[in-house]
Amino acid sequence: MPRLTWALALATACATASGTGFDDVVPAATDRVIVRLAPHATWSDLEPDLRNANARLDAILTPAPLRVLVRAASPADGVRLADALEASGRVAYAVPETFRPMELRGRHVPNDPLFAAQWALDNTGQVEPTTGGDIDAPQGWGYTLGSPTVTIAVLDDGVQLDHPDLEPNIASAGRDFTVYPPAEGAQPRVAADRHGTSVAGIAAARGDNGRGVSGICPRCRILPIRVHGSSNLGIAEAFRYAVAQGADVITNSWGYAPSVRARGKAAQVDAAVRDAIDSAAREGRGGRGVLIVFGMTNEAVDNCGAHADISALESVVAVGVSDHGDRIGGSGFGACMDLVAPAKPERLATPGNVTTDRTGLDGHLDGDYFEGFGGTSAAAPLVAGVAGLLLSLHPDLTRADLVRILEHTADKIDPAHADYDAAGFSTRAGFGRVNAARALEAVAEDRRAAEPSPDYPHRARTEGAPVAALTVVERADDDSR
Ligand SMILES: [Ca+2]
Ligand SMILES: [Ca+2]
Repeated sequence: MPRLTWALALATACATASGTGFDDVVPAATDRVIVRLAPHATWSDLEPDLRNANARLDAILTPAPLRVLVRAASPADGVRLADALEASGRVAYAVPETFRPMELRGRHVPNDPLFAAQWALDNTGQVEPTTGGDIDAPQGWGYTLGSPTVTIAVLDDGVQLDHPDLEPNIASAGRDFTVYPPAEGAQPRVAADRHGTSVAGIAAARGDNGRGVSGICPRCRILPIRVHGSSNLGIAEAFRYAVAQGADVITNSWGYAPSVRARGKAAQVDAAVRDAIDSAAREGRGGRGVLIVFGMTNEAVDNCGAHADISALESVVAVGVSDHGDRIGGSGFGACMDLVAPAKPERLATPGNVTTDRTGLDGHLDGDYFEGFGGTSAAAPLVAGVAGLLLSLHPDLTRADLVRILEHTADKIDPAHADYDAAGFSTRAGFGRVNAARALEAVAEDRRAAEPSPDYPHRARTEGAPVAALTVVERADDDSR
């Protein structure tokens, strides 16, 4: 069902993005007209116009000043009646009842103390005086903070299970696929295991808990899975495990080393791994498909050609980097690229994406948070987290729905370097920089469109309009009762 209405929602989103003005939007009128009489006019002054239009009094909204609701024979008659009354000079105004597209202006700023430094979520000029390179998280959070029924699997080098800003969102201890048979628990094993704890925080650190940072999906669940150093067997089984554990999104901030990439995609992704990834994308979530996100390389090289990266797989969303000023060029690129997300490019020394760090002396530095995270390792979990928000709002979306929404609602940043084609695609920026607010707005619009029409005018007639003066409504010729 949702897919049937995407065309409408996305067309609306695209029209808005391309600057189509409100004048181009034709409001949907009902058969009712709101009339306020001119100061010296009486009800009987209006009766000739009403008779001509085959209209009648529906309700008195307020007796003084006299404001009434008039019902015409049809919406078109209502519009004509309103014009006639306006021209008569006997009304202060006469306007048809109309429905215009609305948007919610909700904005949620979490109380986490380090949120103010999370420029990728809300860029207020933390890096440079100019703002803008962010994913509009607070506006997106006006729709949802995420749901604990949505699980994001983090395939990495483990996640600190008892980190105070992650623990509330940890789905389970997860599993370690670097050994065979796999071991219970995906916590870090060695000092170098510090990457996954930071990736998990970008996607789903607990938000609004007055502590540390907020993930982009502050109420989603994290399923930690340790794969760094796994064999093809371990990786394939890790994907199957994630699906079996109910993962909705699988985020991957890893790829194969340059020496492996140089030998081509087949050297990295053999039939066993490809089967596991493709099966998760196709058959996971009860057939709706799991969204699998991969960060592209941090080197600015083609990831999609002869030396294609694992992110070039058809069933994977390949994510590159855009910087705090919405500039591209800081990561891998190519025809397989889907999106970019804001993260400190590796070549820049600017402030990074603030996220969780293994507590205390462990991890990147002494302390529980790390301000220097970045690259595609930060970009991929941002996209995964936005997908988590979308599924929190609308759990039935398929993988194809998610991809379409994320791509069609992305912002076309840095057009001079991206050179987007007619379909909005660029080999340097994919479909653009992900925008959480626009993606959620599209889903919210679609939900409203998919719900049974309330048939507002008729419901008002049979259930009683919210008008105090309904007792004086003329009802004699209303055959709908
Ligand atoms: Ca927090
Ligand atoms: Ca630390």
